[in-house]
Amino acid sequence: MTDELPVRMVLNDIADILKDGKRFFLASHKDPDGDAVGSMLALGETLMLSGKEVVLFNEGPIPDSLASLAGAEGIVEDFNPESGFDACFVLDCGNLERVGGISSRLSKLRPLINIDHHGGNSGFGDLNLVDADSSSVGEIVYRLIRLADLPMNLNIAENIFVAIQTDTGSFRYDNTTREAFRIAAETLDLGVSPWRISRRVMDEYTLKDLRLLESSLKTIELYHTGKVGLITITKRMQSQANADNVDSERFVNYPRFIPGVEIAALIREIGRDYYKFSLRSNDRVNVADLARYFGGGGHPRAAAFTREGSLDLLKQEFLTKALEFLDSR
Ligand SMILES: [Mn+2]
Repeated sequence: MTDELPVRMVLNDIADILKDGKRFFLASHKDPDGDAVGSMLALGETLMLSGKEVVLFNEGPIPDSLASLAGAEGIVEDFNPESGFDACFVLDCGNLERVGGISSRLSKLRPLINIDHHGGNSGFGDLNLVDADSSSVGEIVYRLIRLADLPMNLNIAENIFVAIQTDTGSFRYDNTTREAFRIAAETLDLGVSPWRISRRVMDEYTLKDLRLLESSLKTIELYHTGKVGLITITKRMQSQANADNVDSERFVNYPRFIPGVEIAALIREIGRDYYKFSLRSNDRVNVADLARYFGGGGHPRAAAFTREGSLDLLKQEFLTKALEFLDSR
């Protein structure tokens, strides 16, 4: 932690709110990953077990791989947040807009509590528990549950484990800390089976996933003397593979696997002339800064942005900026 004392104080303030409040609104980012869903479900379940009323919101779509997590069936994708909540928690969002279309309505709920681990977090909450040294929000939620002495059970432990495992790329990325391993080990003490849960969440590729992967692999291109690798998924490829709701985010790893690739990008068509760029870096380049240039954000090694325009044009402007980043290192 960069600022030990303030983080500790905010933790205590939030623990008090969790213990005293009766009704909570929880939200995490649209296009959710394992940390967004896992941390929200873990916090939601511990509060429900404490007899509190909880609304779990995610604009979705929840990928198939995460839909089987305990409690995921209770997540609502549409909700009109009225007043009457004791607090509104926003998880794993570097800025409030990440929650999606509901953000302007959420900004009126008080207190708004921002729990996150993105270095560039905008500090949009009334209380901001932002710890960029935590591997995942799941890790922070675990600490909160322990500090507030809230209930713990296998479902909660599993969701915490999934949050940590997915955000660390199965304990491989450089946010994999001793603390991440330590908390993961504690979830094993609570009965989590890494094999069973990761097979379901990380390892399963349905036949349609593989068909989509097959066609995406053919799009891999290398630029800038092999330092930038691109992989592209169009709407057409998705519909041909009958794979509209698959977790294709992980396909970004394939160009990243190639020796010499420094920046890998998955370019996914999400609307008409509208694309999402998911970025990964192997070593030197801070892709959070690169994504921020295009209005997005994330972590130094994993970031994303969305942008309107034709595929060719967007690719060109991305490659131009990527080269600047490569040259400046
Ligand atoms: Mn996260």
